[in-house]
Amino acid sequence: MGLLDKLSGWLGLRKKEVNVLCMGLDNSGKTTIINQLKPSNTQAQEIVPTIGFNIEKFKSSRESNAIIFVIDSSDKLRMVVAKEELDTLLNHEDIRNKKIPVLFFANKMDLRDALSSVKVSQMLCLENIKDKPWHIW
Ligand SMILES: Nc1nc2c(ncn2[C@@H]2O[C@H](COP(=O)(O)OP(=O)(O)O)[C@@H](O)[C@H]2O)c(=O)[nH]1
Ligand SMILES: [Mg+2]
Repeated sequence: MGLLDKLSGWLGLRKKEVNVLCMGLDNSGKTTIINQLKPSNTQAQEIVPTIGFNIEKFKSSRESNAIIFVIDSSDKLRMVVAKEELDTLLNHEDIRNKKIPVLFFANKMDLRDALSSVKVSQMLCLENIKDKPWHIW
């Protein structure tokens, strides 16, 4: 079982339809990860960086079943910005007080300067998240 299979299982993506909110700073790798979660015949061959945001398949006023928060592990300078975005997300009225599982994806681990997932976890103060199941990959 590959990493993305395990990831899908952990997030419950094997159900017929789930809503996953994928968040993270620009250039962190969100589109790349979403693309890899899709069935191979629908995967994009080329990914251009997303300016602003995009929505792949959208149904309004539906709750998210899971959140993927993507971090560029090599972007040390913006780790504090990522933490601010995360704190804003977790305090959002639709998210706070809900037991939505959050997968933190410490991406770009292949880059030489990348921080370890333990270090990313520390910088984002993930141990403070008590009301949601979470996991860092
Ligand atoms: N080295 C490396 N580059 C990655 C990885 N994931 C994504 N990228 C690159 O990072 C850039 C931004 O990725 P993209 O998925 O567009 O990020 P988004 O803006 O969060 O949607 C692209 O050039 C990707 O090819 C990774 O794991 N390692
Ligand atoms: Mg994108």
